[in-house]
Amino acid sequence: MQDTMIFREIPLQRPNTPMLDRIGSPADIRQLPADQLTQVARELRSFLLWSVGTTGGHFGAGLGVLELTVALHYVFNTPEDRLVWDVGHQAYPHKILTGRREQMGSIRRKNGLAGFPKRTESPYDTFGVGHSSTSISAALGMAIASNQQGLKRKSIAVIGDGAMTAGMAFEALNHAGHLKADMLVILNDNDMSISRNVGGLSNYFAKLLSSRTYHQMRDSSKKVLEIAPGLRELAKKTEEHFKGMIAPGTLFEELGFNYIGPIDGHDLPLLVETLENIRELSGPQFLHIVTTKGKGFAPAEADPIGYHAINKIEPLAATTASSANPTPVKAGPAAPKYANVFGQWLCDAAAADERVMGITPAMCEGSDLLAFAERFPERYFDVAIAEQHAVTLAAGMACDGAKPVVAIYSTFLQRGYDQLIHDVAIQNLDVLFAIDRAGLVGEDGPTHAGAFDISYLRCIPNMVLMTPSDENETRQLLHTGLVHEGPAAVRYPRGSGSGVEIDPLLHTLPMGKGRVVRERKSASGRIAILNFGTLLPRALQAAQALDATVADMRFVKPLDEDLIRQLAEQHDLLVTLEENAIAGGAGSAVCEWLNQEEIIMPVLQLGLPDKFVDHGSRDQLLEECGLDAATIERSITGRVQRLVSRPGKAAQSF
Ligand SMILES: Cc1ncc(C[n+]2csc(CCOP(=O)(O)OP(=O)(O)O)c2C)c(N)n1
Repeated sequence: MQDTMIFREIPLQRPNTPMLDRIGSPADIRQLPADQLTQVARELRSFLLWSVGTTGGHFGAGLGVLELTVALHYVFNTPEDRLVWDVGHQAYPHKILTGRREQMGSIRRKNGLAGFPKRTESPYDTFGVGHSSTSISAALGMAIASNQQGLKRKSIAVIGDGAMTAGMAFEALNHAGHLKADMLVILNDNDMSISRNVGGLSNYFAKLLSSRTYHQMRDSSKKVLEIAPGLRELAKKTEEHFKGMIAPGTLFEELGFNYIGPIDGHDLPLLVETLENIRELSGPQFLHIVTTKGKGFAPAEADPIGYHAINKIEPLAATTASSANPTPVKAGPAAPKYANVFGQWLCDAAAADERVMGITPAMCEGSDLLAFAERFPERYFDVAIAEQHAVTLAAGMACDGAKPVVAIYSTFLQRGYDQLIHDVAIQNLDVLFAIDRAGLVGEDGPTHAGAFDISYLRCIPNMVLMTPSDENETRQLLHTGLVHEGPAAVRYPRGSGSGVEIDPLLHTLPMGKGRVVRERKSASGRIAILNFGTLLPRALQAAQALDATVADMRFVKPLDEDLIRQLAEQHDLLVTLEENAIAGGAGSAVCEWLNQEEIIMPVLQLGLPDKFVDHGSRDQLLEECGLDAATIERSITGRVQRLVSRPGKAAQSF
């Protein structure tokens, strides 16, 4: 039976949690009598609310799996038994119970706990995550490895109904069923992705719940688990056949899993009992639990989309709200952000051209497609977490005269890379990629950083690749990409622009042409900064101090070769600047071209280093990577000094 206390407010003071405070690791939970677990869950919920209220971060998903987290660590022998969380945004309760309670205040901050499971952080984090739908493959791999070593450890994947929409999850289920692997997949079904979950699978789960056989199935599922071990296999066969005929769990049964459920994922005693039974079974097990995203916090239960993640409660807000309802500030744009510029542009483009289609792989809110979805519902496609499908779907649309725009984060486009090459670029199809969160993303860390798109896109024939330097240029280059007949991509970062005025008209900017935004004033110190993207204000600041020329290159592909030649002729040092890996990035494109033209001159390439950059605020991380104005200036000065100390042509001009 459910026993969840419903909070209406986030506790502003650390709650009193005597039982939770005694839990240093899951081994301590396993010492407790089962009837005390509900109290642990209650204390855990109040602690979680307080702690995320203090730091901000992912909110609804953790509350939804809180009872499951307690039950899993109680029933299974973690970390020896392997527990893999899909996406990982729901792992806050797991972190609290696995020895990191007192560090929760540092979550998502520089040098603090990561917002997702991370292998180097804890042995309980068995697999690093951030991108969705990897858990079943990873848990299966672990099951195979431990089986090979003759170990009896258990392998468990917890996956949401949103993450389950990705093909990868089914590839893994298919394989696990084939291998008859000893593993447990737990489907956490809350009918939500970040937005409401979409598609046939979501309807299927809904049918499963409303099925008239629901209670009957629940009972029979439990019954089969209670049968004496000797008879279990025989009984299971009969049961499976019976279930296959009447129960909608057939899909998973057909893939080779023993489907159990659906059961109430907030009913802790039932979860414990069910998991204890399943623990004794061999072969692939599939447990379907039903939960509420944001469970136990009334505002989040009512608005699971708004409370997917929250900002921390600011002290001021906390004091003013203390007399009324202290509710957290929902994460969301206050000032215009690049995503908003895109959302507005797409609406304008769609109004002007009825061939324009908008596609998102489950990131409607993040990509700011809400207005477009509302105004042009018949041209809006949320394909669920299916980046590969999103790209090939666009290719198909383009084959038949539509003008698809794929709104996708840089990091998630990595999933659709083969589709981009094979289905779009080889056929030179007219697809525009609006690549959001390009560059460092901050608190979400390396799993979400858009560090590689310039490198992985510029090597593809037929691609046009644009790096606008501000909001207005983003809008105009999106238009330029849409007008261009062939594959094109515009990359822009997370967060807000520099506040430039946005031209409501749409202009086609000259293809492959940059512009000089600052000319050096004096004859000496001949430095030219070739800027690719939104670090332009920093480039200008450094250039002011160094009296350097600055070019806003706009295009990585095609490169403005005339401009590079001219800058090379008139300067002694070229500096390339981008928020992408230096390896293979825009600076590399410049160097390749200079080399090809046999123009020999020093080039300083500034960008992201050859390492994964951990989480922290975006500004902190940019500084760490040497991409703040002061460090850009220092790096250039350092290079100039080294050039000066060397005899040769360049040295004479500085
Ligand atoms: C490959 C990939 N695409 C998109 C995302 C962004 N994303 C993070 S959580 C999420 C929704 C996941 O829904 P579900 O698995 O049902 O978990 P819930 O939040 O409902 O608990 C999405 C789309 C991602 N993490 N990975």
